[in-house]
Amino acid sequence: MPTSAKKPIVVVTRKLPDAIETRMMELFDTRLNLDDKPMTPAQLVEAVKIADVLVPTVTDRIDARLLGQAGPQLRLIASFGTGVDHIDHDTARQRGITVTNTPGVLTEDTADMTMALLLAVARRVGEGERLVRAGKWTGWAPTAMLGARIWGKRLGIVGMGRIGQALAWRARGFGMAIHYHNRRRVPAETEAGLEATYWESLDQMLARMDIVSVNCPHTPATYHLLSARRLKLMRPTAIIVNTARGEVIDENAMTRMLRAGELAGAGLDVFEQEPAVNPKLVELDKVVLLPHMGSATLEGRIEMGQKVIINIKTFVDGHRPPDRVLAAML
Ligand code: 8YV
Repeated sequence: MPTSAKKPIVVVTRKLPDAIETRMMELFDTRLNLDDKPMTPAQLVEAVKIADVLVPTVTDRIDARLLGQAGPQLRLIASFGTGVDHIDHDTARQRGITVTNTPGVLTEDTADMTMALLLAVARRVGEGERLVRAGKWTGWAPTAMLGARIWGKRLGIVGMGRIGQALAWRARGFGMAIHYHNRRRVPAETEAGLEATYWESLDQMLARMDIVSVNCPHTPATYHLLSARRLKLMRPTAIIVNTARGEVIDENAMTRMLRAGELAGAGLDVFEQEPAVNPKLVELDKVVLLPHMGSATLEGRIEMGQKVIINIKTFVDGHRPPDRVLAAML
């Protein structure tokens, strides 16, 4: 990394909020992607050949093949986002490239969207909205559009990190009983405040929940954590919500079960092959589908950008950036 007055070359792969791009232009020799078309693999190769710092997003695959073509000047990948499963960390480490992310600032927004999906599926919000828009609503009826009550139901949270806990607080307000599975049990005070029940066995928890929400990162250990076998343990009346990563659920198995009536519904903001969505899911009324917008608020995007800037600036100034992603965290 240059220590002289020469500004570092920072390549940003997607369009960021104006205020963030302006600040980055002031601080660094920043190369923006103003038309916001995702970069092709060839464009990414060009980027890593010249960049001192790369600012990718979830839509870029920063794999071993790409990093193998990076110039020796590439020292920092300051990712715009919390999830880092699009980056090959082993290769980055071997090449001495530091990786940072933007944790914390999208917690509340993602938890809000998880609640929105949970409510939308249980109370058939998507179906009702489509009915009215299609001009097919013929009037109120006592047995029309009956959904499932949320109050008093059991919510099983898979992954009790920041977002899982933010969801739990919200769900408490909606009168739900909080259950969770996590690699580690959360502190006793947190558990007590939420009146949360910890399940060491994910299998046992899944079998007893009314609603299951996926809130863990996608890592090699969580790939298809909700496998076909585990999904079969769930009740046929259960609902699944996923605002984390599509890869945590075996999407084909879940789709088959939804079609067969072995699961009651799903609220999905993320998919295994984004932006492709399984057409068999699209056909189902009991499923609410969103285009990976869980953290999409203007405030959140600006705060993410500010974190990216702080991470770059700290690193360029020769210090340890605050949001360094360590292999041990994955
Ligand atoms: C972001 C996300 O919008 O931060 C994450 O992990 O999944 C999203 O909410 C996206 O990653 C930006 O790169």
